Amino acid sequence: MRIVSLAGGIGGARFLRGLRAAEPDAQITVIGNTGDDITLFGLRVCPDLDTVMYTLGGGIDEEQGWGRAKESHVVKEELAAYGVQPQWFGLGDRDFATHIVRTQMLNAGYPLSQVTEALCARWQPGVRLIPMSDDRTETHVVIDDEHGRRAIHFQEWWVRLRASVPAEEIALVGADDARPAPGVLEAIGEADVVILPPSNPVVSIGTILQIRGIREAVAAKTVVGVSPIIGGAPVRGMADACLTAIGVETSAQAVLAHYGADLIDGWLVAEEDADVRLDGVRVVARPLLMSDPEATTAMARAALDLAREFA
Ligand code: GDP
Ligand code: FO1
Ligand code: CA
Ligand code: CA
Repeated sequence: MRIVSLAGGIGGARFLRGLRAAEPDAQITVIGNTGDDITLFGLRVCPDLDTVMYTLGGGIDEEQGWGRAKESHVVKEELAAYGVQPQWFGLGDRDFATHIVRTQMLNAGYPLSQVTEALCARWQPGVRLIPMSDDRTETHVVIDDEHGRRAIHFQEWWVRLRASVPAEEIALVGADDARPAPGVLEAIGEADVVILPPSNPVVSIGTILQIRGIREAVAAKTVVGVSPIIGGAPVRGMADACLTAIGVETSAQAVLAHYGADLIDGWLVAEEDADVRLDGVRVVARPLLMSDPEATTAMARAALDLAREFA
């Protein structure tokens, strides 16, 4: 079976681990969000690609959900001793090596998709990981606080401000000119099913769907989505702040309606959201907490079972 999945960071990566376990013989292509990417200290950092790569490759800090296991922070301390900004984004020593290799290859002229493939040669994630685009895009957030109304990088809003200042607008800068990376539309075209994991509907999945041609290509397939909202709450993180910014209520119902029946064929919700309905969409209720590998694998199995109803 050929499966394509669009993925953000933690929610996407954890679900993908379950998907890989549920269907070990499947060929899984993951289209990763690069809207979170940021250049720090001259280094290109791709948090969501790295979270997927480290999680599936066994190098993730499991508790934190991002960054490397057994990490140290000597470089960060030394940068702070020089007073170099920003200090609100925590890059660990092991993680730094990834960004150095990536930046070196990008500066040598390799596109991000080839750089990602090279990094994955080490981590062997067991899936093909492709960035949504080789063209640079960045999610920026418009806020209005005591310093006035301005756009800041998504990471500054998310990590430094902890999304405590309301987002007036969330925009993917560069989206108009960005093309899907090589292999993205081909993989979707050849897929038996496209699965939307429980990733952030705005700044992860929503971002990927903004790249020219991707939404149309996905909609043409059988698409099963897993709700990232359970009983009106994002299970972890601050996805509600992103949904509020685009005028979507934080509920499994509203997220489904936002994606639309033109995109989604099957929608997995948690048991407490069993009353969710949308014309043209088959809604199935299952336990959706990724509390351990077994529960996560069962979720992935449920998504695949739902997909098979459309075969
Ligand atoms: P990020 O890039 O690290 O924010 O990760 P993603 O965008 O891939 O996923 C983040 C989203 O995953 C969160 O906003 C939550 O709504 C969702 N999420 C996290 N854990 C769970 C879980 O156990 N079950 C479900 N259904 N959703 C989850
Ligand atoms: N998240 C934080 O909350 N604080 C950090 O200092 C931080 C550093 C970081 C470094 C590398 C990386 O790959 C991810 C990192 N994250 C950090 C997570 C990440 O920025 C966000 O959770 C996602 O981009 C939001 O989707
Ligand atoms: Ca992310
Ligand atoms: Ca369809």
